[in-house]
Order: sequence, then C-alpha cells, then structure tokens
Amino acid sequence: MSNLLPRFPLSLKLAVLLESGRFGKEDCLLGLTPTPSIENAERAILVGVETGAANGIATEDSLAELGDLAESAGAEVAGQIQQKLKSVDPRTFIGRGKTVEVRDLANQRGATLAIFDDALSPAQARNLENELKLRVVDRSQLILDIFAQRARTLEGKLQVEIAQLSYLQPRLTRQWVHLSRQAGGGGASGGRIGTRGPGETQLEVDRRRLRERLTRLRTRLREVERTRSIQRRRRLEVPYPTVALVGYTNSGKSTLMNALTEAGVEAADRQFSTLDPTIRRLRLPGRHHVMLADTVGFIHRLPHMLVEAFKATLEEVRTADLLLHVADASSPLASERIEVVDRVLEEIGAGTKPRIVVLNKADLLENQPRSPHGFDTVTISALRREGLEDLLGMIARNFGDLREEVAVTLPAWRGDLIAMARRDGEILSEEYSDGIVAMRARVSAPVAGRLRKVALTVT
Ligand SMILES: Nc1nc2c(ncn2[C@@H]2O[C@H](COP(=O)(O)OP(=O)(O)OP(=O)(O)O)[C@@H](O)[C@H]2O)c(=O)[nH]1
Ligand SMILES: [Mg+2]
Repeated sequence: MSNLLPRFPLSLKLAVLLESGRFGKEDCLLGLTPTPSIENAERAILVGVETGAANGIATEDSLAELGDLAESAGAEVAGQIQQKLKSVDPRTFIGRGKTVEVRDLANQRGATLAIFDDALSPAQARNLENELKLRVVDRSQLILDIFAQRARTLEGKLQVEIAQLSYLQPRLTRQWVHLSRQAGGGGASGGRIGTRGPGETQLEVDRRRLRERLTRLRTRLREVERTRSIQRRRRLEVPYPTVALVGYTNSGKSTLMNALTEAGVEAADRQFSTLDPTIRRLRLPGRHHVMLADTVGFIHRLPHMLVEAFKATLEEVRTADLLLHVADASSPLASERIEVVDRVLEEIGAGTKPRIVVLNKADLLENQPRSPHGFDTVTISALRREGLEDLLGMIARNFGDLREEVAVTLPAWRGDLIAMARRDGEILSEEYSDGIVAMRARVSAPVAGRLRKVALTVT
C-alpha cells in the first residue's frame, strides 16, 4: 500500500492539510508552499492522442509544449508516445496495446510518471495508474502544478488552491480513503473521529471537509478581491484608460512591459512566469497617459478551473479599454497560438475589445511576419526595444479617436479637474468669471464622463 502514497499527489496535499490539524485555520495554511505533484528530476513519459478532431495545434506540437511544461515543473522527459484514435477508450483513454507500450517504455527508460496531454476523467486516471504501475498526471494537473510553484501573492495562492481543490473534488474516491489514513503517518484518523457526524464514513467526512475548505477559500478570495476592486475603482477615478497586455505564455508580455515602463517585472524563458497583474503608468506621445497592465499568459488547453479561479485577475483584461495581444512571431505556431488566445479572450468575455496585435521577437525573424487580418498590427522586438515608437503611436491613435469634446462649467477652485483634463487631452477654451470656469476640452471618454458628473452645468 505504501506505493499509493506518491500516486495521488494532490490528494496527498489535501491529506497533509487534513492531518496537520490546521484545517480551517486557512491563514496558517496559506503560508504553506503548495505540494507539487511532480518531484524534482522525476523521469516522465509523455502521451498524446490524435483523434482526428484536431483543433488548431497538431499533436506533435502540443506534445513538444507539454515537454516544456513538464521541464518547467521540474520533470525530465524520458520519452514520448503518440496514438491515432478514432475515439478514445472510455476506460483507459488510450487503447490496451498502447498501455503496454507506455509501460514498457517507462521501464526501459526508468520513468516513474506518465503525463497525458489530454484531460483524463478521474476513472481513466485511476485505471491507467493501475495498469501502467506509474503515476499518471494530465495536462491540467501539470499546469496547476506550475501555477502552484509560481504563486507568490495571497490572491495568487488562493486562486491556485481553489483550482487545485476543484480539480481534486471529483477525484476524491474510496481509494483515496486509504491514502488519507496512510498520509497520517500511522496516526490514522487520530483526532478526526470526534469530527465525524453520525453515520458518516471517512470518505464522506473528507468530502465534506474539502467542500468546507473550498467555501472558506472562496470567501477569503472574495475579500481579497474586494480590496483590489476598490483599488481599481480608485485608479479609475484618475481616469487614465487601461491597456492590458495579453497573449500566449512566453510571448514577451513582461519584457514589453519592462521596455515600456521600467516596471522591473520578472521576464524569463519559461511558461507562466507572470501570475499576478502588475500595473504601471505609461506616457504616450501627445501627452496622454494610460495604465498598462501585465497579466497571466494563456496556453492551448488552459484548464477551465484555472480560468474560473483566475476570474478576478482576468478582470484587468475584461475591464481594459484596449488589449495589446503580444504574439511570438518567431514561433512556427504563431498563428495557431493567436487563435488560442482569441478563443480564451472570448471565453472570458473580452472577445470584442479593441485590440492591437503586437508581433514580437522580430529580431529572430528573417522575413516580415504575416499579419493576422482584422486588427491593427505592429512588429516589434521587446528585447531590443525596436518598434516601440510605432506601437506607442498606434496606442495613442487608438485613444485619440475615442476622445470627445465636452463643454462644462466648474467651480473655479476645482483646478484639479482642469489639470486632469489637460493631462488627459487638450483644453480648447477656459473662461473664468465669478468663481466659475467655463471650459471646453477634448478628452477621453472616462474623463469626459467624470467632468460631466461633477460639472455645475453641461452645455
Ligand atoms: N529574441 C527575443 N526574445 C524575447 C523578446 N521578447 C521577449 N523575449 C524573451 O522571451 C522570453 C519570455 O519573455 P516574457 O516577457 O517573460 O514572456 P511573458 O509573455 O511575460 O511570459 P509569461 O509571463 O510566462 O506568460 C524571455 O526569455 C524573453 O527574454 C524579443 O523581442 N526577442
Ligand atoms: Mg510575464
């Protein structure tokens, strides 16, 4: 039975939480580094299936990306196996013959882990573990693992843990009960007996605890989010429009953020360096300012529980006035990845936002990249800081078109409002009399809205 222990990594994490006796005191638990499902330098076999219903990214390319993800998570790729299937096996996902092949390859190469590129049902994962005698992890779990390793802020940790527990919830089965007892290190159910309701089995108790913990985490997350939405509202009172950097993971969003604002955010050659949004002021030509937000990257087959859990972070994208879709133009998969990002944007309700496509990493290109039609496009190298003037000009033009004329009267002592209008756009006329100023200005929509709201009269 002892080999069950390393088999259910997420369950193990929960078991540790349950047994630690600290379940419920979530602020203590938040200090814990989430337990990764991949051990360092663990050897893994990658498994991919081609079902004909390919959408966008080919199986080989998807597997290559899975390999990068596995390495990012700390594993070593020991081999890979692909299968073409008309339809997947409901019991073990891949066919019976392939299962034997995966097991043999793993034995040959000393691998202890199989990573599946597709989402496995809880039953499939269980059946595969039994037949392969390997730990089985799917793409979602691997991505969750990387997020868990990278989460730094309270909000990020809460979001990742909610996503992990949501993933675990349907996987909490009878088999797990043994694990839960094992993980107690001999202490078995210890102090937990007292917490058991009449007639509840251990599995029911654990399910209930998981549900309760999810509820508590969600409540806590809502509190943290409330603070952030207050901050966002305050920011909107200084009404600079917001521009959000979006794009496939590793496309260069943070590098561009740093090149434009000296924000000093981490940029690295690995997936999901950025989880939490960073926001900085950016000056455009023509004296306008915008707020620039760097956010979490997207990936093909982004686990839906992550999108769900990161809703608040993605709020920066949903509420932005303009999106800069940063794409790695040097990737042979650039256009497929652009489509993946477009799909995620639609999924989170940002599909119709005004958008500029920023074709990055031009320094690695010999030819001019093809521009995806339908959007303004600019080619840059964030790393070499080339093409940034063109990009800034394009952003400024985007907001220039949105500017409107307002004519208002204000109390003369509201110099702050006049200064705000001047910062945002241009003052066309300004006449003072009897403690009142009549002003005409061309400003952005949010500033126009604010001026109209506080004005004595609007003409
Ligand atoms: N050659 C080249 N490399 C670049 C350019 N822009 C970014 N990179 C590199 O691409 C890698 C990823 O850059 P990041 O800025 O971290 O990418 P990101 O989009 O923020 O990635 P995540 O936060 O992980 O989603 C880093 O190694 C950068 O140095 C560029 O214009 N040219
Ligand atoms: Mg980044």
